[in-house]
Amino acid sequence: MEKIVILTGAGISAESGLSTFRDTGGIWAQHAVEDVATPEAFARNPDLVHEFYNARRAKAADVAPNPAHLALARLEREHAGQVIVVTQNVDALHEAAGSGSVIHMHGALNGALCAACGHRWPAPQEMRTSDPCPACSATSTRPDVVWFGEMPYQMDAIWQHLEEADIFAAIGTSGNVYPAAAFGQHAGRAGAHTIELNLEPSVNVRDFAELRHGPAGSIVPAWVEELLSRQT
Ligand code: BV8
Repeated sequence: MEKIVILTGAGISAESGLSTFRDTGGIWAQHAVEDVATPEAFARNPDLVHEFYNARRAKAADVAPNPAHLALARLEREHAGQVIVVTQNVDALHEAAGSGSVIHMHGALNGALCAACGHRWPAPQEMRTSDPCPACSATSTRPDVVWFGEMPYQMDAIWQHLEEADIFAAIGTSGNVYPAAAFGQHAGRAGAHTIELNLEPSVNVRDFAELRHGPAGSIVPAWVEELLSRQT
């Protein structure tokens, strides 16, 4: 039974109404990375960083999964082998669509973290610099997301999944951010069939054996339908 490992990026949530990072008008067009998505930025101006993530948390709470998220949840339910979603996204749309095995390698908007004691709890809709940590009362609470220069979460498990994958798919990611951008090459070298499903060729398109370009809301359900009808 084939093990399928899927990396998703901001592009899979675009048709749900969430901005991507690097498309025109994307998040990095409105905010400089170094001002809102690095530990230095948080140390320098925690209010600005909280404001940035509060706005994205509110927006993410307002949107719904699209057919691409729903197709991946269907694949996990109906495929005989293991299906793992590794997402770079911090929204909860995979879970909302019904996916159970989701690894948030860059963290999640719905998570809060105390930078002083490491305590984690569900994030309130609005996080403020003055909020005390529920465990140690220090006022150094932050969104539980992975900023540039920080180690992504669960990397040992992810490398293991990539080595065991029979199929590795990258969906809705531009291939700019490491270590996620190296996953296709890593899985391919370990013997997986690699496929890119994206609106347009990513910067690491040459790492993929199969390419399907178009909006995720259309090409992902079609790909899942093919996989499932092939296994009957
Ligand atoms: C680390 C936080 C080291 C939460 C994010 C070389 C090697 C290794 C590392 C580096 C290197 N050079 C530089 C680095 C460091 C850096 C990095 O990669 N920088 C890049 C810019 C060069 N990497 C890091 O800092 C990482 N950490 O390396 O740690 C370390 C080692 C030991 C000990 C300690 C540390 C951490 C990276 C994580 C940063 N956090 N997010 C948040 O605010 O969201 S990254 C951010 O970019 C998001 O997580 C996002 O998911 C991610 C990737 O972006 P994409 O998802 O790909 O989105 P993008 O807009 O770029 O592309 C969207 C795509 O969708 C496009 O292709 C578009 O065509 C497509 N699309 C659009 N619409 C649709 C669509 N596709 C289908 N359908 C549609 N409708």
